[in-house]
Amino acid sequence: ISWFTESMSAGRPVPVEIRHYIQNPAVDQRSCAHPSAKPESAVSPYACQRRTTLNNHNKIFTDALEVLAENLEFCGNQGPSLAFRRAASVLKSLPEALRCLEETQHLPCLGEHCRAIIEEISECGSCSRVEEILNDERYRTMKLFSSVFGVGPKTAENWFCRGLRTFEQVLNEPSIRLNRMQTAGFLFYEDISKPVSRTEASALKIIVEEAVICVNPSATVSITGGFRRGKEFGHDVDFIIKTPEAGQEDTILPAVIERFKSQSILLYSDLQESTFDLRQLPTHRFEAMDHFSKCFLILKLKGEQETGRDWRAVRVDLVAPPLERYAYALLGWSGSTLFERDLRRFARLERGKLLDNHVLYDKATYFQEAAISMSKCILRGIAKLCLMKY
Ligand code: DCT
Ligand code: MG
Repeated sequence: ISWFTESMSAGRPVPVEIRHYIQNPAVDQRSCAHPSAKPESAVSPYACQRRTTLNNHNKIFTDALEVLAENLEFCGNQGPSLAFRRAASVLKSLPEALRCLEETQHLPCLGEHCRAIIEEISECGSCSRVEEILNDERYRTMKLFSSVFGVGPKTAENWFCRGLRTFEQVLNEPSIRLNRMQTAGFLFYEDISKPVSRTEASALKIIVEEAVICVNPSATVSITGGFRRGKEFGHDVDFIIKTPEAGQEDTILPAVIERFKSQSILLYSDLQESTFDLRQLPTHRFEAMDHFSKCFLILKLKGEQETGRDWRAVRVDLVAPPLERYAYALLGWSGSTLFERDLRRFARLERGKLLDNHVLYDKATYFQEAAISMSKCILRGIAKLCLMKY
């Protein structure tokens, strides 16, 4: 990396002003989550307030920080992991590559540890701790196992602790009973671990739309998840279904699944019926999945493949919220995960509201109706950012 050598050849590091402004100057910087975030800092500590394009100018640093985050997640250390994810997110929002360490000085969410990593990468081209992790047997095995659909960190760890290191060993271990999801995960591993392109996502939209309209002509389908944010590739394709009448959201997904079955394009389905209950809102746990009717599918997408086959398997998620919850569900399913997390944090700390995929509540009164105009305002503002959030 050149900025370090360049700045050192001049005898001292050259401070460069980062021209990056928060989206909403009304945010009170004194309540920033990070104590080092100073009022003059131009970058917001909230991901939902940072304009972030697809163009990551600091990939060399963010890749390293994300390895550190992932390794901590594999160890169950969600808190410290989040700190690295936040730091990576801040760097992704910068309009240009960092040129010297001083540029990180007023950035939020970048503590001494992160700065030391950035410095090491700048000087040596890599970070020794990251290299160590990348070569670590536990990390490599956890990464491999958790890349299988249906295998979470707990199962991956269990297999690792039993001395298993490869898929072959897992599949030949008689005491391991794979569930239906994991079986499909191994069966279609090659296909579903290949990124899905935007062209493939568009082809799937036509298939999903056709099936949805066939079972309910007044329903509509929108693409959500990473593709809604403008990504060119994703690990799956997420769709949200809007039904105009109460109760239709509960029956539409089973009917759509039947339709896929009759077309012989259904390779796997896991239908989760709605557990939505207004009285139990709001949920306080971010990680908790929402309560809407949804399904996790693997579909056959027709088209010539490198393998010589005329189809490939693709992971598809469908969610069908009740109409009056649609805006919240669409916002929640648009991601990214950190954007959503910070949006909730922003709502809570800066606006005194509780937000999740179902609802926006006034924290003081717990009165949902009072929050409606606020929700419209938030959603309108956020719609502008939806294509730029990573
Ligand atoms: N989501 C959510 N609640 C969760 C998990 C995810 O509301 N417990 C939202 C956030 C993103 C969205 O669902 C889609 O999830 P993914 O498909 O995992 O993310 P993505 O951004 O679409 O990433 P990719 O492009 O890899 O599919
Ligand atoms: Mg997705």
